[in-house]
Amino acid sequence: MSASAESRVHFRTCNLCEAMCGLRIELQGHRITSIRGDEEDPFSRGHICPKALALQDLHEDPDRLRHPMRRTASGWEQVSWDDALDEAARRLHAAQREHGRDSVAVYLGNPNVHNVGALMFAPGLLRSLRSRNRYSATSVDQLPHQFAAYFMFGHQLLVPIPDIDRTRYMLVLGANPLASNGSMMTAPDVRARLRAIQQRGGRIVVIDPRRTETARIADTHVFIRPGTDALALLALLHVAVVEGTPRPGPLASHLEGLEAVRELARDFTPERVAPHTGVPADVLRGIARDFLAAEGAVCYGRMGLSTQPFGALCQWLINVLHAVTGNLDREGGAMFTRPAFDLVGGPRALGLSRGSFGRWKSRVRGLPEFAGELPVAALAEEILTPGEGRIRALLTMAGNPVLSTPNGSQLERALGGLDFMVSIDPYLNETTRHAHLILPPVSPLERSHYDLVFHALAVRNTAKYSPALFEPGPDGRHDWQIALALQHRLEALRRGRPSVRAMLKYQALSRMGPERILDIGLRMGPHGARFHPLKHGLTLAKLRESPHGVDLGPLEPCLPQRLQTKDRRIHLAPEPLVADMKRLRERFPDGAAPEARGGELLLIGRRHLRDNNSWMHNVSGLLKGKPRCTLMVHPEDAARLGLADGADATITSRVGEVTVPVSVTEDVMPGVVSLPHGYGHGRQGTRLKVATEHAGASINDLTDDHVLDTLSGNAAFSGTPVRVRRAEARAAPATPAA
Ligand SMILES: Nc1nc2c(c(=O)[nH]1)N[C@H]1C(S)=C(S)[C@@H](COP(=O)(O)OP(=O)(O)OC[C@H]3O[C@@H](n4cnc5c(=O)[nH]c(N)nc54)[C@H](O)[C@@H]3O)O[C@H]1N2
Ligand SMILES: Nc1nc2c(c(=O)[nH]1)N[C@H]1C(S)=C(S)[C@@H](COP(=O)(O)OP(=O)(O)OC[C@H]3O[C@@H](n4cnc5c(=O)[nH]c(N)nc54)[C@H](O)[C@@H]3O)O[C@H]1N2
Ligand code: SF4
Ligand SMILES: [Mo]
Repeated sequence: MSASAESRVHFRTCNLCEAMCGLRIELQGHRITSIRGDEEDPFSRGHICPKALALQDLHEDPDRLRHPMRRTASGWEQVSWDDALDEAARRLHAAQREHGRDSVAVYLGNPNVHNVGALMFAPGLLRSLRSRNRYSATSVDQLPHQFAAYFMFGHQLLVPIPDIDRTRYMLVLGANPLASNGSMMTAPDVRARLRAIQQRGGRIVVIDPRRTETARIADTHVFIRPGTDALALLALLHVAVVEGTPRPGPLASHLEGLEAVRELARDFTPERVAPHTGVPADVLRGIARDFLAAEGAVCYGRMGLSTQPFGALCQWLINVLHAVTGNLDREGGAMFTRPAFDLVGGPRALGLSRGSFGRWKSRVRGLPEFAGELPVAALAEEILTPGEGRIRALLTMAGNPVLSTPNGSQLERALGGLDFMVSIDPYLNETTRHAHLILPPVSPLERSHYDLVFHALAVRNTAKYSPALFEPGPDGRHDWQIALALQHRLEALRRGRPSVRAMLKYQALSRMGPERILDIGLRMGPHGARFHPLKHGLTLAKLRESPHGVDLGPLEPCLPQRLQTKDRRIHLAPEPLVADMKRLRERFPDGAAPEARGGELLLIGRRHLRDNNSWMHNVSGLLKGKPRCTLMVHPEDAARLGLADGADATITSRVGEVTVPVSVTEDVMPGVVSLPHGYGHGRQGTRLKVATEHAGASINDLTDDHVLDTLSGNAAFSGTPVRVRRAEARAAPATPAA
């Protein structure tokens, strides 16, 4: 065996979901021979899920693009990096010169958040474009968490995290961590952590319109009608502070607006909300009682709560519930992290902006900006609607909005009409096929990794740096290099003449890369060499010496010091949230039974352990087994509608229609149907061999770009009204295949 086939072991963090599992990768030369959980990772302790193996498949995937590509009349052709970057910058610049700055839009997708280089360098590119048309996956996801944190704690990333390892009572609404591995709650091996709650005598209660994998291991599962959680939370609050007495504990003197909150909850008795939520009043009272009695209780609400018409109210009410029951900033309750690279409390230049709201509005529908971004549900209309300020060109980076944003087929039509589109993306998929240029970055194994964001959302303070496993090839470019190169070219075009200073800046930043910035951030952070000058202070070098990661201890109480509000107080009743209560009251008037919707069902989504949004369906190992893109229907609804298990049904909503096989199950609530997102790979012109064979249909051809959480601008996927009917018989195979 030659020296190049030497065996070695590499340790790194999996970048695919939020759980930050430590991996132990064995290699023979350049060939990966195994990927396993890293037992020595102090945080994940050997846990992984089946997706970890996909890192190898993604790396080796023949469909993954390795060179820049240009779309021509006769198909896609390979182009050099210089030509591709020059052309991209020139055409973006031309659009802005001709039609104004805002004529170029940007959409940033989810994988950016798992990519330290992209997180550090995309902001520079955005600044160089100076467009107000910025969009991201935030507004189809966690925007309400950031919205509530900004108004209550003064910073969009000061988001309370469930102290899952010490809580005695965990109330889960609209989250299925057993499939998703946790979100806004980085907790590798969440199953073991949930089990441990029960083993120490605590309880887990799940409120969800579907009996999920998580619901199955909970002590109690309760169905709730989609979109009504704000009412249930208000009723919990009612029991806590109207029928009972607020018990804010040590934070009492730091709370602003407690009386206002009490007034708001006054008439929301469990009895008042029951007809809307479908949750019996005594069940909700029981939950309130147990929550109040527990020594450390936490309420965790995620996608199902954020992506509904009252997403911001839900996340706000959860924070309020913690504050008034003494569970905010308390062990076993909801706590704040103190990450080694601190995006909240560290130096300005290294941090994330506190947030902002309503500084400008979208042109067509007047939807407000949050933290410099507009709701992505408005992107299509901003392209399609003629007039001054219309979007003419688009840059996407690590996003697949055709499959991931509401009314995706409308967006698809819009993309087809752009003057210019460029995508920084490793795949030719449903979105990027509309691009004129695709700029593919290296694979995750060819880059170093540090979780800037997920360390800040983790249930324990840890820090881990992973070097690249493989050197990128000569034509390999990192996301950050692509972003920086585009930024540099755009700035040069705007200046119109050569500049020595700009050239020096570009060269300096190229040399620094994410590593140098990371090192500075670690040194300046709360665990850094700056504060712990002797041998304990963190630096990048220290992390390099600890390939399994460094444990920095459990979450610790840190209020009021860590608050970022100007008055250093917790704002329980911020004006925009209080004002939005009117909309809730109008939508769910007192006493009225839920409106009969003439045969309509409410559509919700779902996740499966082996999926990852829209972009990992080209990994055949993850698609084994029964097709997963099926519509779950309750037996009563199936009988009424004449739907048979396994047969096709056609689902229609205001915006579209799709046909998928039915799966009849008591796991969904009567009146509710469930379809996963991220499918719909049947479109022509993609380069996704495996995904095309498992095409499925896109739920976002049904979800409505006009149904939003109008306060935050977040998409409201949950509870889309649909009609379901038996699909017209397709030409059935006459005989079983011979
Ligand atoms: N395997 C896998 N893991 C993933 C992902 C993936 O696609 N696949 N995606 C990653 C990403 S980007 C994210 S953001 C996270 C998301 O992580 P989670 O939030 O845990 O994800 P979901 O499984 O969508 O859970 C949402 C739950 O809300 C329920 N629900 C829907 N509507 C309502 C409602 O109105 N009220 C209530 N109470 N519940 C409702 C659904 O039935 C579902 O169980 O997962 C991440 N991890
Ligand atoms: N109906 C419904 N819709 C949903 C959801 C839902 O629950 N229901 N979930 C929402 C949520 S939580 C999210 S986060 C969004 C996700 O929405 P998006 O971020 O728009 O979509 P993804 O499916 O994550 O696609 C990621 C894209 O990034 C590319 N990519 C992967 N890795 C890299 C990389 O390292 N660099 C670059 N440059 N590109 C990369 C992939 O090829 C793919 O094109 O979807 C949302 N949409
Ligand atoms: S749970 Fe998430 S981080 Fe862990 S191995 Fe699976 S995909 Fe990777
Ligand atoms: Mo997400």
